[in-house]
Amino acid sequence: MGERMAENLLLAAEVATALSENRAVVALESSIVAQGLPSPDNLIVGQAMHDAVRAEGAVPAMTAVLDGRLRIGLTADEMARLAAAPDVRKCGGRDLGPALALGLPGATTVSATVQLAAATGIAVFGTGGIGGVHRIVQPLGVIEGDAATARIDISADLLALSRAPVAVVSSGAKSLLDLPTTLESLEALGVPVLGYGCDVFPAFYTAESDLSVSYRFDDLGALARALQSHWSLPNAGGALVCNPPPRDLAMTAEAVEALVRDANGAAVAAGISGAALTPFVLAHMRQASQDQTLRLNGALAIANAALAGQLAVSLSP
Ligand code: PSU
Ligand code: MN
Repeated sequence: MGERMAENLLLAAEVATALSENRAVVALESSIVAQGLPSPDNLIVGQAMHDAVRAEGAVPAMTAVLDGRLRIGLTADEMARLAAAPDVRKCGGRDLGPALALGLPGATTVSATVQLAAATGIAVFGTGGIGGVHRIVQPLGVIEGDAATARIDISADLLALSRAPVAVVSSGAKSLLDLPTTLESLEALGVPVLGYGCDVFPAFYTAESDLSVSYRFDDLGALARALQSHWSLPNAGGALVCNPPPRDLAMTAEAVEALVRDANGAAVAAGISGAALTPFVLAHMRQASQDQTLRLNGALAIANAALAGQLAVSLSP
């Protein structure tokens, strides 16, 4: 870490102590709280993720930009303040510098969180799902008018994962993305996709997909050893650890696809595109599923935080 970054950084005392004693720490993103989930579920799930990490014997460290500092480890009050800030930015890695300089509150996505975790020596991060390559929703037959704004949308999460030696525990990526292209991108970027108890790449709302993880592990110790071997190689970056969504709430691939198709159709009809697309699609799916997608989102994020806690403990000396 550079001197300049150290000046801008505020590590929570508990996190700093745990890191100095080589004890297990799990990074958590704050965008899931500020942008990913609606109130009041956002704070309930954020707190439950903290509790789940602690229950496994690890220390949670939610990252954010708050009061002009990069923050690693937030109290419940700080998390609530961030979520309620009217001008809170969704920060990818590239947004951290400007948000810091401008004194804007920033909620960190996966890309910003892995960057901050790597800089402070945190090797494990638990979240719901990562961003990826979006499907192109608008018809591109004739590129003119509104359709001319339909361009490929690739999350910064993918490149960030390739750079930072951090294991991101997630339920894959949302089925509303182009998942085959997302997996191809992870391959091109050299990011191993490791299944924990699954051969199939989980698609967030469903454990079913016609895509495979690169390697399956059923044993936490073996998964930890694979990560340690990966990180023993020169210039190794991150890894994606896939945890299928909880069985009692997971949906069939067919049901999810129908929800996504309906939501995308409604978005085209309403002229929604760009940054507004994902929130629109998610809200549509939530309503059409009578909140089942919301309950599932919370439950899988908490389950991933718990697995991240176990993995961090297993990796700590
Ligand atoms: N997936 C979820 N919930 C989320 C996100 C992803 O199930 O809240 C957030 C994460 O913070 C992820 C970000 O890093 O969205 C990706 O956004 P974008 O596609 O703009 O990079
Ligand atoms: Mn994007």
